[in-house]
Amino acid sequence: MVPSYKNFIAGQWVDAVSHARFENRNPADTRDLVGFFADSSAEDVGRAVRAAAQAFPAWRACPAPLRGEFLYRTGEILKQRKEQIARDMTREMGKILLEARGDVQEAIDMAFWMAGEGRRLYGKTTPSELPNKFNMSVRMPVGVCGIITPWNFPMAIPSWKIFPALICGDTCVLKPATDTPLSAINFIKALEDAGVPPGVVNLITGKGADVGAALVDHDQVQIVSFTGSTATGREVATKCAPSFKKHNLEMGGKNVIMILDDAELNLAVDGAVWGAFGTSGQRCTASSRMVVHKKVYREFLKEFARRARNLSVGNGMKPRTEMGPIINQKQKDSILNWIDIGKKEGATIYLGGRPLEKGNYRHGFFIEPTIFSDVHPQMQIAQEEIFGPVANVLSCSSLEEAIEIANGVRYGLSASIYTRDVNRAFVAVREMYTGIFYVNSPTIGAEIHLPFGGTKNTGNGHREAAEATLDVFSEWKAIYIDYSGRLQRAQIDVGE
Ligand code: UN1
Repeated sequence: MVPSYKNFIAGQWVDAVSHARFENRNPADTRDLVGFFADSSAEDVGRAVRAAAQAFPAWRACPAPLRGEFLYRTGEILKQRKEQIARDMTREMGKILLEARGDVQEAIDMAFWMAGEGRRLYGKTTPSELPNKFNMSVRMPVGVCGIITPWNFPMAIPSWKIFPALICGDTCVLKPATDTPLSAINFIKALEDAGVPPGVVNLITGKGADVGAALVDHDQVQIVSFTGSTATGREVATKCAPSFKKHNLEMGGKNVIMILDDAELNLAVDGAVWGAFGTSGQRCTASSRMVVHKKVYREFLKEFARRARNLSVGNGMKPRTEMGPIINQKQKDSILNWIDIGKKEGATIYLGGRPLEKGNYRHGFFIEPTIFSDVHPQMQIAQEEIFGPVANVLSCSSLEEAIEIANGVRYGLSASIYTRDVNRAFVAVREMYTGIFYVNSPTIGAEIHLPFGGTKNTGNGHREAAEATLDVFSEWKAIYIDYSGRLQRAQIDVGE
């Protein structure tokens, strides 16, 4: 029996109004049908948004430390269910079990971090320029948040958005990626079982074009929080612009590892393999460019390729698998198209470059770990996000040149440097215009209590995670209390 899953609106699991459903299959083996999910429409979105709007007044009135208690309970439930949730995740989106567990762990960490925020949500008190006057600022809730999330971190990313929204006193409607509805359902179930009141979180599954667009457009949605492609992010921003709807966007990356001539090469190779091929390169933080000093270029390339060639590619559920499938046929076609573009641009396929389609790979979407060498910084493969297991190796002859190449893209999410020279490391720390920077570690693996996000076309000036994300889900209110009993005029009655 293939299970059939529903939307979650006002505390009830309900079918789409149209009763339409869509299939969700395992990308490692498409014969494996994970389940049927509600193929929703704008009408379903309307119901969910209304439920969230109705729940808002009581939720915002609930003291923040009590809202935090719901998050502590959700975190505990996710901890108990971690293994099963991770297995469901690997089955529906392919990443290896070890990484799926990490994805759930990220949500657990975020639950506890944001639960604690319920007892902080710090504002500021500050002196007034006038006597007998008290100044402070507080965060206030905003309303209904439309949350649109991708398939590559199907639990972590919803948690980065929904937990801070809830702790700020907002209510939410989640629209997860079509490829990963089950992980979203597992997430919402944890919130439901933790006793979060009806309507505070709602879930609508379905296609981006229908559900996502209806959510962004809905006039009762006050904040849109989106993670996904730059093209879709631009559409979200354009839709939000006329009414100045608050929106935060987390989009593409073209992340770089700089490897200098004094780097510990084995460590750099370890980092490059993990950064480029972890999650089959399907992370916005994936290391897709290696800029290597010419003195160590050949040695690095040889060892990097040797290690990548030995990666065991397959079904992420098997304990020995190191790299899983690509999420779907469309994404596989797109990656193969990028590989063609790279060849046409004159880069050398140093390793891989082909789809894996025989034997055990027959029913899934697999591509060999691929390394391009002789890549020029201006080639499209060195400029555009590929979102797959494709690493581009470029050469440089100095730290300055490495930094220039590294910064020379339209994205600014994550970057890293391998060097044993602390002076050179700090120059790179200062000069790289990215939201995240690593020394002697690859570009992936952000921790939840530091701000996450990027510059340039990666985002629109916001950060997720950490305390910074509270700025997305709340508005500041500055409060002045005059207890002098007379009219006091700021800037005027301050004396000479
Ligand atoms: C993403 O790929 O969208 O820093 C998020 C990392 C993970 C999150 C990636 N913690 O690589």
